[in-house]
Amino acid sequence: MEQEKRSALDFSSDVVIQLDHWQRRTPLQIDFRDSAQGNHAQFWLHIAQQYLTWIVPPTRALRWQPPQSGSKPPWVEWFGDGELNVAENCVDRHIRTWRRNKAAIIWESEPGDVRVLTYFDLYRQVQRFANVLLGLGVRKGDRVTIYLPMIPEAAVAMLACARIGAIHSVVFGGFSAEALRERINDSQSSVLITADGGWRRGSIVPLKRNADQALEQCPSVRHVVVIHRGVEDATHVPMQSGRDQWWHRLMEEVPPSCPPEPMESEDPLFILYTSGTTGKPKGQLHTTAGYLTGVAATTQWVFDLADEDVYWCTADIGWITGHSYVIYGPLANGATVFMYEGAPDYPDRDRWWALVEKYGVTILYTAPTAIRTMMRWGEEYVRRHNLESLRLLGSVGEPINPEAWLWYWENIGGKRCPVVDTWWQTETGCIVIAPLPGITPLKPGSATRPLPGFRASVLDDSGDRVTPGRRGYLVLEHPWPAMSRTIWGDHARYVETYWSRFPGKYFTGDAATCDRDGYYWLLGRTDDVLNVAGHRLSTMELESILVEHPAVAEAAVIGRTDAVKGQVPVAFITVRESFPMHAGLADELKDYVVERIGALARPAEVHFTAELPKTRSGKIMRRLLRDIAEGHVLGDTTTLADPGVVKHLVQLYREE
Ligand code: 7RM
Repeated sequence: MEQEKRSALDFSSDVVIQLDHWQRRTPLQIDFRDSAQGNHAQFWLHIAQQYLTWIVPPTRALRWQPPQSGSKPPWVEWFGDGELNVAENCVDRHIRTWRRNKAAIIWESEPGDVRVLTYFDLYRQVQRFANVLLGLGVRKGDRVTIYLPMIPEAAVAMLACARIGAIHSVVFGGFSAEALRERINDSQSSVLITADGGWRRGSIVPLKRNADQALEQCPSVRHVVVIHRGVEDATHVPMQSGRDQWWHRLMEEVPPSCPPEPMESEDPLFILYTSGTTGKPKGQLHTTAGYLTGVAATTQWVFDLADEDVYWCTADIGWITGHSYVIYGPLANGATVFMYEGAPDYPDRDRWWALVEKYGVTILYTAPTAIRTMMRWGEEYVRRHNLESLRLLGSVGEPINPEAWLWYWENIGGKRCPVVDTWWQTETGCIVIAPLPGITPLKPGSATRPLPGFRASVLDDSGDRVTPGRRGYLVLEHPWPAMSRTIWGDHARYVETYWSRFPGKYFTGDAATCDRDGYYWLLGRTDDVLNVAGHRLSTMELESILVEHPAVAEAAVIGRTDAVKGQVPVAFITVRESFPMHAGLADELKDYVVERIGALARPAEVHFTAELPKTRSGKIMRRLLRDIAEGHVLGDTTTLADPGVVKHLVQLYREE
């Protein structure tokens, strides 16, 4: 693997931050002997027994065969003889304790409405909505798509699915009608849950309207449940009779109690779509016991989440971070979760800090792109508010550069709060590499070490471990409970993507180095996956959308480094000869991508070129386009079919 030029992600492994006065509130009940002796399966069985409430406690830890091409699921089994219910673990067991009247969710909408749901409130609502789903004919194993803003009903809907054994598929509310349609059709959902709209920067996101558009071609959907936010006058939301029903009406009509369905450990819990290297998003399938064990334990280990905390993870429930660390992990721990619907700069750029002060948030978990945005806005917005309640800060989604780490640590955490940089993926289900605050000394820019129960390595092309400090591929050495079990409907792709590059080991797709202290420094993706503001986008997905536009003959999309978003998409386009070129075409193509995926995918730049650089076998050399867009010295061009193309492109790029 080529040795990377160090850039904004430069690290200095000599800076070590140890907070001598910082104390954990929750004890770490980890049997380090099991985990250290490599008895990881037994270790996880103990964790599963300790953290979860079981209907039938498991006695078996792990059965597995590394998947090979042609193998089918189930190929791995964690806690195989156990039975449990996720909703019971996140709700029911707490109402049998003093937490009955504790706030489970404190929510504020963008316009400023406040709602508090206690664990008992959640218990009531989840049961009612579970009965609504049953009434709509949803049964164990059926798929339900959830397309909602960040409102408490999102949690209720997810937990209600879990209660009856339905598989939820949450689609990010910022996704377009078309992206929603693709995900509904792939999962073959029979029910869609949405809202009339959501608030974003003072405007309405027309979710129901998008849903109606998507549903024009979603034959599997029989029922649509619509939450009435009142963002539009109810009479303006067209309700299709026989298909669409209001959430509040349905909730009144059903009986109040619904016992949790006993689920086997390996029964599916949810599907979540994530971008891969091809055009089609991959539905990662997570299962019941392993997933919940992973998220419940890591929430406590990494965030030190205690009963008195007010915990705020800013992720949307449309992403894995929202699933694992807004809903399942914190609620399994009986925590108080703060949820905010809107934008960080509405009505002003201090909204987040106003919220931290108002609710006394103690733990804040967010993404480097947000931190860099706040950095750019300047400290005056932060200083308007008293942030003394904070005691721990987290980061996720992309590498956090030391500069942003230190800004977060100083300006938000007042140098009192450990910053936990957490590396993980949709596929891993839970955090894998992160510090144990109060124990692991921190190095700004490093996610530190793998958590107990995980073993990582950095390998070279031939699968050998690289020497410390060298760049290579990050792999995980053995299976773990929360890992994704398959790609919905495409197990062969799952095996090929994750388990074939280094047979028997999990291939993360990330590059990393490991320093002499065993600290991991993540260096970004090694494949054609972009990370835009912590969101995964596939270059192929963008390209296949662009070539559907009548003007486009060929498209190549690459990620260019961006100071705030980490990366942004840049598109190189060749236009069909028959197409009359016009001045607005670049913007038209940008809008076209937004329409088809959503605003987060908007290309930052569109460049028109007569030809794209290709190898003699016809492969587009994206690496060269990347170098051009980054203004780097061009790498190896000897495999180019026509070197003139690149010269031309470099010139074009400079001129624009
Ligand atoms: C949780 C999440 C996964 C990809 C992953 C990495 C990158 C995530 C970090 C990170 C460096 C981190 N799931 N990534 N966290 N890189 N340091 N702390 O983001 O499926 O959406 O993305 O994100 O490249 O492979 S995800």
